[in-house]
Amino acid sequence: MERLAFKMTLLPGCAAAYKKRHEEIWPEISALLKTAGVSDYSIYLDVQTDTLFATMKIADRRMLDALADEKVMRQWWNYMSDMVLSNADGIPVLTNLTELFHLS
Ligand code: RM4
Repeated sequence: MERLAFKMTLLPGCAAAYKKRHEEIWPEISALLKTAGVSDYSIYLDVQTDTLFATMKIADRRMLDALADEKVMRQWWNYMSDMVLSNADGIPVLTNLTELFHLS
C-alpha cells in the first residue's frame, strides 16, 4: 500500500458544480478506481487559490497508471475538463506531491 498526494487546478467559479459532479460520480468510475486498487481517495479545495488537493492509497502504481488507457476514464476526464485545468488530450494537469511527514 502506497500513499499518494497530488494537485490539480479548478477553473474559477466551478467549486459547487465540481462538488456536485463528484456527489453524482459515475458508478463505472468508482468501480474502475476501486478495481485499480485505489482507496481512501479524497479531493480537497483550497478556496484561496482554486487548487484541488487529492490524497489516495494505491495497491499498485502500474494499475493506477493503466487507468489512462480506459475508455470510461477518458470520458470522465473529458466531462470534467470544463471545470479542471486539462491538457490538450483532456487529461487533468496534475502535479505530484512529495510526502515529507506521516504519522499513522
Ligand atoms: C476528478 C479527476 C480525477 C479523478 C476523480 C474521480 O475530477 O478527474 O482524475 O480521479 O475525479
